[in-house]
Parts: sequence; structure tokens; C-alpha cells
Amino acid sequence: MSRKEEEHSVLIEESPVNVLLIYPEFSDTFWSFKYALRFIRKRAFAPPLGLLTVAAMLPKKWEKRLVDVNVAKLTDKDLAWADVAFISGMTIQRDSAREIIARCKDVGLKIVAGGPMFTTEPDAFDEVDHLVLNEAEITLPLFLEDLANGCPKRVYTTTEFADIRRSPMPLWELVNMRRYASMIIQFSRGCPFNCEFCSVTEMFGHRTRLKSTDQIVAELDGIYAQGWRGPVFSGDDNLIGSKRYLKEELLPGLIRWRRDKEGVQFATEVSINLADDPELIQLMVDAGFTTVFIGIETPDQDSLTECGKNLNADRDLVADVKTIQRAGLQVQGGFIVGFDSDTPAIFQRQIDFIQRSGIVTAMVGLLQAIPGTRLYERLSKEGRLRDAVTGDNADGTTNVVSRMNFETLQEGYRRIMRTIYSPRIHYARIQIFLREYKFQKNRTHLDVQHILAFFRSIYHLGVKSRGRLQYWKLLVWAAFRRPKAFPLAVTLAIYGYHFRKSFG
Ligand code: B12
Ligand code: SF4
Repeated sequence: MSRKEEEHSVLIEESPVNVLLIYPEFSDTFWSFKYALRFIRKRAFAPPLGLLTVAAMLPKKWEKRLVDVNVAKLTDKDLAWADVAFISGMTIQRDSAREIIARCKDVGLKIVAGGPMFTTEPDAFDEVDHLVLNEAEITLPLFLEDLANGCPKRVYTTTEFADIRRSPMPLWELVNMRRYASMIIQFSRGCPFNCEFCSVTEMFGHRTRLKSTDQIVAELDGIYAQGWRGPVFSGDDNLIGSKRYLKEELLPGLIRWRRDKEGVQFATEVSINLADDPELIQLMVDAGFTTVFIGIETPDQDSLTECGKNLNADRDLVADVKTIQRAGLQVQGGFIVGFDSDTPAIFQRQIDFIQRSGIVTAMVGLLQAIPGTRLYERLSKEGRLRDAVTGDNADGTTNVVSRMNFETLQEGYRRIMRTIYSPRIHYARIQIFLREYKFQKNRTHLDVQHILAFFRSIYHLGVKSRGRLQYWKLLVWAAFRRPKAFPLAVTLAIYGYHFRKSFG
């Protein structure tokens, strides 16, 4: 290192650099839960874990502030305070990210960007000074080193996957927890399967990488010490990719951790083969899991084979879902229409499947080809791609030139959404689910906002909305037949309100 570089390095370590970490706004989507969150006076689902993790990797002496535009305004004062802006985001946050980048540029702020959107479309952001892509555990230290040496490059990227047992504890202290409905941590990254449309494995690999139990316990202690009581979502691609580790290490560790804690429950993403392992389900329930999101995709065997979702093929998927519900986990599901093998009969089959399975929260999307996936490669070779992906797989748009007539596909898609979230069908599905669901004691953390949410639901769903009769029928049924699950019935009714509003 030259003397000049050494001086620069000391400057980076010693001088107080003010870093503004900015998370752009989500548009109004299925997962934004915008209309549901208003009932509990929360502004967003969860804080941006990527930025909190990045913040923990920056030099200790640097001052850090987080502005999540979903819960707070980005003010001129914030921008004036900052020496540099660190921006993250998913593709769905693109418009807001562009506005933020323009504002930073207007006041002459240097911009460092990373996270899923910048990693998948790095060429779309010429104004960004430094693109620190892929997993920051690998690329950020390289950027910081070059910065300290006075020679930071524009793009940092890697094809390696990080050892997440060495990821630092996210800087929870930057977050105002009261504004969020859930906290978020991450137990693992990666998924062993190989579905053709999936971008997860492109980004995070086929090997499940898990954090150590001590590391997770320390992260949970951090959240708990800051006063959080309530749901904690774990941002896993497929938590059960390494069942042995879960059974022998992580889940027993969580069970021990929760013994003297109150009000913390977990949700995560898993694959359907969870249904094959009653011991694993029971351990998850004992460890405080209440909800699992599962990519069901389609009840059509040919479409499952076509997209390489072989683990879902040749199974009784409804029975699998019910096995998991009966053991005490709520199943949320992802569904896709628009596969080459789909015929117009698929729309009614999806509706029937979703209803019979009692999957109350069903995220249905048109097949989209995300850059980097096997599907994207195939369709590109076949000349069947158009437009860019919006980043929202449930907005009824697609960049795929479908085999089915496109108007038929779009109309069929809209029919599914209109039907499954119509008050009559949606409230009936809540009952189908609650009949199966084994309610676990001490699972719900109710605070005053939840009680107020109940009264707000009476006004919005029981007085103002169409479907009020079904709402009252559900409440009366739940009060007498499933009294312990009554708050859950109200929550699910509110979700339906959100889905109806967000799909117009
Ligand atoms: C949790 C999660 C959610 C949560 C959101 C939580 C929140 N804070 O709002 C929920 C369930 C709401 C959600 C919803 C959606 N999600 Co989501 N989600 C995830 C998941 C499983 C984990 C995200 C996470 O916290 N990871 C942990 C942190 C540590 O990782 P990270 O954010 O990637 O950050 C790392 C790097 O990217 C980098 N980094 C991140 N930011 C920055 C910034 C800088 C400056 C730098 C240098 C580095 C850097 O460093 C970090 C450490 O390595 C990921 C998959 C995954 N494994 O990451 C998908 C993922 C982010 N979601 C995705 C998508 C598409 C969606 C949805 C559109 C629909 C869907 N298919 O699920 C919706 C949209 C959201 C909305 N509100 O409408 C995609 C995004 C793809 C893309 N290119 O945008 C992902 C990658 C999954 C996938 N491949 O399909 N999601
Ligand atoms: S099981 Fe889910 S996460 Fe795994 S490859 Fe398939 S779609 Fe992706």
C-alpha cells in the first residue's frame, strides 16, 4: 500500500462517514398487505433485512441511519446529513428506487446499490456509482478494501455463495419495530430442487446453507431484547433442505430458546415434502412455527413435469396440505397458471384445488420468465419472450408468449382471483381450513392494536363491505365452533379484504 493509500485507509476507518441506508417503496401488491396492515396500524410487513445485514458489515465508526420509505418519509434533511447512500430493493421496487436515485444525484450523493433487483438487472442503473452485487458477505469487503485504498470499482460481483455462518448480526437498533407487523430473520439460503422457473436457486444455489444455532439464538435475543413480541418471518428459500440439521440442531435450539420467552412465533417457506415427515412437522410446531408458505404451483401433472417440479408430481397434494394443517401449521400456497401444458380447464381446477385444500392465502400468478432462470433461457431460444418482468408475479402480467391464447389466459387468471377472494368463497375457505387446523395454545400474541383491529373489521367487513352476511356467519361459527382460533378467523377475514382491494 502506498503512503497515499494508507492515509486514505486511515481516513475511511477514522473519519465519521454518514451512511444513509434507503429501502424503496413497494407498490400495492399481494404481499404488501397494505390494506390489511391498516387494521393493526402498521405501515409495512417487515424491515429490510438485507440493508440491516449490510449495515453490520460497515466500519463501526461510520454513522448509520435507515430510511425504509415504506414506513417513513425520505426527507431533504436525511439527504443533507448523508455522505453516501446505500440502496437495496427487489424488482418490484424499481420505480421508487429510480426516484430515490434521482434525488440522491440531485444533491450530489454517492450511491452504492446492491440486493436482488440490482443483481438481476445491473445494466439498468447507469446513475449508480457502485454496484455491490450478489451476497454482500463476499462482495462488500472487496468494495470497502478498494475504497480504503482509494480505488473503488464500479461493479463487484461473484459466482461464489457466502458461508452464512459468518454473516454478522443485523443491526436491529436501526429499526423502529413498532412500525412493522413482523420481524424478519434468515435461518438459511438455497434450495436443493431445480424448478425451471425459479430464480431462487440461481441466486442462492442448490446447497442449503444454514446459520449456526448459536448465531440464530443470538439474533433472536437481539430482537427480543429490543422488545419485539410477535411474529418473526424467516426469509428461507426452503427451510427443510437439510432435515437432519433441523431435527438435531436448529429446532431443538429454538425449542430451548422459546422456553422462557413469550409471544414469538415463526413463519417460513418450505417444500411440500414436509408432509412426509411427521416428526419434522411436530418439531417445527414445538419450536413455535405457525405458518409455512409452500410452492404448490399446479394440480396438473403435465405442467408439474414440464417445469421440473418433480417433488410435487404424483402426490395427493390436497391430502399433503391437510396433513400439515392437522399437525398445527397454516399453509399458504403459491400457484401458477400459463404453463405450456395448461388448457383452459386449468382455471376451474385451480379454483377447486385451492378451495378443497383450505389454503386461505393463495398467491396465484401468471408464469413469468425471470432473467437467469432455465425457463428464461428456453423461452429466449424459442423466441417467446416479450417486455420486461414487472417483478410482481401476481399482477396478471407476463413476459412469456403463452401457448394458450393470451386473452383466454388473462381472463382465466382474473376469474381465479375474483372467485377465490369473493367473500362467499373466501369465508367458506376459512372454515374449511379451521375445521382441519390443530390450534396450538399460546400461539397468538394479541396486543391492543389486534383488539382494535377486530372492531375495525366489524365496521369495514361487517357493516360497509359486500359479503357482510358471510363475515357475520364466519364470526358466529368461529365463536362457537373454534373459539380458540377466533382471532385467526378475524385475521384471515381481513386478509381477504386486502386481496379483494388490491385486485380491484
Ligand atoms: C423475506 C422475503 C420476502 C418478504 C419481504 C420482507 C420485507 N422486508 O419486506 C415477503 C414475504 C413480504 C416477500 C414478498 C415478495 N417477494 Co420476496 N423474498 C424474501 C426472501 C425469502 C428473503 C429476503 C431476505 O430478507 N433475505 C435475507 C437478506 C440478508 O438477503 P438480501 O436482502 O438478499 O440481502 C443480501 C444481498 O442481496 C445483499 N444486499 C441486499 N441489499 C443490499 C444493499 C447494498 C447497498 C449492498 C451493497 C448489498 C445488499 O447483501 C445481503 C447479504 O448478503 C427472498 C429470497 C432470499 N433468499 O433472499 C425473496 C425475494 C427477495 N423475493 C422476491 C420476490 C419476487 C417477492 C415478491 C414480488 C413476490 C414473491 N414471489 O414472493 C413479493 C414482493 C414484496 C411485496 N411487498 O410486494 C424475489 C426478488 C427477485 C427480484 N429480482 O426482485 C426473491 C429474491 C425471491 C426470488 N428469487 O424469487 N419477500
Ligand atoms: S422448490 Fe421452491 S425454492 Fe426450490 S427450486 Fe423449486 S420453486 Fe425454487
